[in-house]
Amino acid sequence: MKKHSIKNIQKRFAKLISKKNKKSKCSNGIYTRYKNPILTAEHTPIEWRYDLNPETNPHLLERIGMNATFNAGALKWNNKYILCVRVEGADRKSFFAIAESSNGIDNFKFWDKPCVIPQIEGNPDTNVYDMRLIQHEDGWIYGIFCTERKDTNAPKTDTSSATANAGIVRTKDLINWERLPDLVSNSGQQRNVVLHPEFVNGKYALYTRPQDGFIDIGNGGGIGFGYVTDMQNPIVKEETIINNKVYHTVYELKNGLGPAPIKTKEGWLHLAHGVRNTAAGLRYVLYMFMTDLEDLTKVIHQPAGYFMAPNYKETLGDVSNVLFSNGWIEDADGTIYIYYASSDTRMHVAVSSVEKLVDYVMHSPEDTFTSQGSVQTIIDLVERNQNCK
Ligand code: M1P
Repeated sequence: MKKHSIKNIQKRFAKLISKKNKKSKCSNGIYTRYKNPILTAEHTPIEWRYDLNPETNPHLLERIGMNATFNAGALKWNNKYILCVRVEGADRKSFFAIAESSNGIDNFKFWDKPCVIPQIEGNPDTNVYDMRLIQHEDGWIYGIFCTERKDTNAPKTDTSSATANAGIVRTKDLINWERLPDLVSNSGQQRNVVLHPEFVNGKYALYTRPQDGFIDIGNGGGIGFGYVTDMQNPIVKEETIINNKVYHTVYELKNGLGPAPIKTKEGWLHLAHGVRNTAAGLRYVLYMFMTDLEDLTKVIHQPAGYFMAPNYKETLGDVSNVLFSNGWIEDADGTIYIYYASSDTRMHVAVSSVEKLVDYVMHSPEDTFTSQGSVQTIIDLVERNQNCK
């Protein structure tokens, strides 16, 4: 074992964050995964974890433990690939920290300090996570995240019940964040709220995910859509469910939008997560759909099943069998970098393009919702293939 010294810790860290990433050899043609996770708890700066003063830390003990880096919002900004990462400490608290890379696939490096999110007077956040970064056409970069607080209506002996809502911040430099009021909606609770990047009839448009409880979405759920007139007074009066949960699908139990949609000539491309129950617990996968350019509430294409599911290595982690994405970046040449987290533990990247994702969403068979229908879909393809021999 190497000597436990600052020099060796720094050497190991420098090697980790400068490691080159390689494309995985296998691809389904739709996207290609990169082999190495792009961010793990070990990528967090040494200065966040160690007291480097030998007088106050003679044994060089790690003073602040980091547990995981996951569910990152993403943005191309000043020619850098920026992630606003959910970092979770050993104390279970999540916070946001910016990491940047010059190529979007490796060498992600955290900025010196985590983000400081201003608090709402009298109602501080207990825990914050899953920020969506949205460059809105009003000129601000918005961060919409989940703010979790103890449920004050729960009995005193209940130390677990919590409430979830959408917290909102905006910034011009990703350093100074202005806190806006939390979202007001008719639903009991909200998570996975995303701002549409353009004005719609002069209003801000939000994708929501109403839920009755903190974990259970109850009678609510589905991906909702509503308008806000003023982000400084963010009230959604009415929510329309545009993408519902459906029995015996990968989004049977719950679903939620991932990053803000990408505009294409054919429609808005959406990436979302779907959840179903299994004997081993919940399984989170990613799926896609497309909405109409004129009517944002109209889903015009949705392939059956999942777009990405955890591979063998990705199934393991703090909360196993989970893929979650709340960030993607479209480059000027049409490349799309899909940033996703596996099992609430680490961040990965997969690469595709606008052309491929539009083709995937528009031309993959839709769900028939029965086994017989799935068999027929396969037979139809086999017969078409026989005809093209
Ligand atoms: O643990 C899996 C995910 O669970 C929640 O997502 P949802 O609200 O859709 O169930 C979130 O806590 C998310 O951060 C987490 O990755």
